[in-house]
Amino acid sequence: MASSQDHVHILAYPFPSSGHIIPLLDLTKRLVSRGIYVTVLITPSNLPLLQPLLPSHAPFLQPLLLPDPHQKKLFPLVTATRHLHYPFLLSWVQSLPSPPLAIISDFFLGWTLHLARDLRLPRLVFSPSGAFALSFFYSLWRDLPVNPDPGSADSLISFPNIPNSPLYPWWQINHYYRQKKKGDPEWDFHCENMLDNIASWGVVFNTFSDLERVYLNHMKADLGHDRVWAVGPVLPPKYDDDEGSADRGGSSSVPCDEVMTWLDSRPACSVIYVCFGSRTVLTSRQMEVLTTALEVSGVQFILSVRGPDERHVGQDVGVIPEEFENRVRGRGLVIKGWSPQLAILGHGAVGSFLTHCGWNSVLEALIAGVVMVTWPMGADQYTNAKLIVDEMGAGLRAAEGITENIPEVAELSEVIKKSLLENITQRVRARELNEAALEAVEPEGSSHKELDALVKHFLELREAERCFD
Ligand code: AWU
Repeated sequence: MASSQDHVHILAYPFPSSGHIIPLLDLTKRLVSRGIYVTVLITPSNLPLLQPLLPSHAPFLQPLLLPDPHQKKLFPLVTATRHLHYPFLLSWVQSLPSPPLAIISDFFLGWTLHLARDLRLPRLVFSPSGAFALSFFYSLWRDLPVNPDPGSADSLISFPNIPNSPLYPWWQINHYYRQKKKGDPEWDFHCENMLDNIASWGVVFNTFSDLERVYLNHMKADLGHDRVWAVGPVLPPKYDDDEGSADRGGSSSVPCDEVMTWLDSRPACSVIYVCFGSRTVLTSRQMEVLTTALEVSGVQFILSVRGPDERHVGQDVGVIPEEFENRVRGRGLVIKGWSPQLAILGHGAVGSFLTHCGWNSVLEALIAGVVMVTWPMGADQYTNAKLIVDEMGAGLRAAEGITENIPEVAELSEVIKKSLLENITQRVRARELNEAALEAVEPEGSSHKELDALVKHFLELREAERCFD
């Protein structure tokens, strides 16, 4: 990289999973547009996500290609990244004439705090989840609440030190936390990972203050400093094929223009889009209830379903029922594999989104101004559903969990139909949050200003570094 002391150079290290890489790459584009040099640590299997950005952002955006860990499950994968990448990064940074001034890395890569300390660099956490969700994770692994009734998975666990004192049934708590104990390597990894995040120099959120102000303020008070930046939504504000939105995160299993043509022939707000992120596969029971409800509801829909991968070997994975596609032909489009989600949500025919509440999907729904129908199934999704349904009033609750709260077909069908009604209050709220999300990233918007403030911090780090030269 042709860099000099005049340049600010940052190392960005995404966790190797689509839902984590996509937003961090979106953030690096915004940093690069402000003249920051960013080296992105990427592995060969994820290079296709970065490659399309390189030509138009060179020389500011550079890849650092490091080996792919072969593990797929979270704990072994993160442990492998540490063993594979730590030694190389240590020597690579020390060899550079113009080393990075800071490391910004995903919240699953807490170990990079120790790498940053070895390199005498600040480490910033990149949170691909919101501030409510991260506040919950921090409280869980630091305050270590216990189940008052160990025999019951439905015991309610309260988090009184988080605004609005959220309550969660025990079964919704992280399964490592519930099923493992202190001293177990996986339990210890998750605990140490979150404590390392808490101890890091700062945190950058893909969120915006109108959505999570109370949790952002809580995070600053909880951490004892104000190095907390809400710079999102970092995704492209509208579907723009020049930006490769059609293939954002992967190439669509059905050509994007075919999907757009299918939508073009439908009235505004008449279609529900159904998708559960880049990793979730449904069980047979979930698939049966979902497809039957879509069928009996009579609505128009796009259903995007993922097939199983090596993580699901031996698991019960639901498949699209025989003849389902023929029975709904003309009003239902099934996409098996990867769908052009940003393009679909941005189309005027789409009025609602049945989602697992992955944070990227939540933000994309807000940017599109569509009503969310929530079916959280793990991770931060329960918290995200609480925010959208209970606090923001911009969504309808359909179900929760993988086996716990599967709705009756008639019940799910009614929620699906309601989500497409024009005059529901959730649509009013979704449109208000849509305006707020778009305003936040406009010049003079809160997120735009916070990103400028973050860049200013980087410039101050460079000045400080010069003082030591
Ligand atoms: P999203 O955050 O919606 O879901 P996951 O992939 O499950 O993300 C965290 O990472 C979430 O908060 C967690 O809950 C965890 C994970 N996409 C697409 O374009 N086509 C598809 O067919 C499927 C997905 C895109 C979608 C979004 C991303 C999924 C941050 O669940 O547009 O950008 O993939 O991220």
